Amino acid sequence: MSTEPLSDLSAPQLQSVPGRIAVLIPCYNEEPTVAQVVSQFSAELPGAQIYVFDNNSSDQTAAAARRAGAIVFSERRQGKGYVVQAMFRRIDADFYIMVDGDGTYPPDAIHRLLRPVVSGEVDMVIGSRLHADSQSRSNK
Ligand SMILES: Nc1nc2c(ncn2[C@@H]2O[C@H](COP(=O)(O)OP(=O)(O)OP(=O)(O)O)[C@@H](O)[C@H]2O)c(=O)[nH]1
Ligand SMILES: [Mg+2]
Repeated sequence: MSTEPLSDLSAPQLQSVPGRIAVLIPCYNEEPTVAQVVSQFSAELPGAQIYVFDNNSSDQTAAAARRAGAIVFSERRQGKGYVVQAMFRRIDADFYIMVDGDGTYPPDAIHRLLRPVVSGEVDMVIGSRLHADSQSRSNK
């Protein structure tokens, strides 16, 4: 396994991606942030389709996501595992990007993550939200 610090988040946008990109956003009560996540990923990846998988949110997550341009699916079975199962059952694409709806991940980092997948170098890339130089606290 290779690990590489995501220090250069400003990698240039991918000019053309040979296939359909689906951005998948699992959401449970993310009304305050989901619209911005949807619009930022649309801006970074203009050809991508953005999907929000809402899971019985008690706030206006679904409406906010729809207004921002996402296609919204509702999963009744509660839990992120059920939602991820529904994503892969329902969405057909060539490249799948899964991000959180709470704005955790910097959208401009997506090009750096996508590039080795698009080029066929790797099948999957996982971005870490922890900085490469960060240290975990330990109680030991
Ligand atoms: N659809 C669905 N999404 C969920 C569920 N639980 C969490 N999510 C979503 O999964 C993403 C990650 O969840 P978070 O609660 O932020 O998990 P985390 O990032 O590990 O935890 P924090 O550090 O507290 O933010 C967010 O977009 C959540 O809305 C769920 O039961 N159903
Ligand atoms: Mg989170």
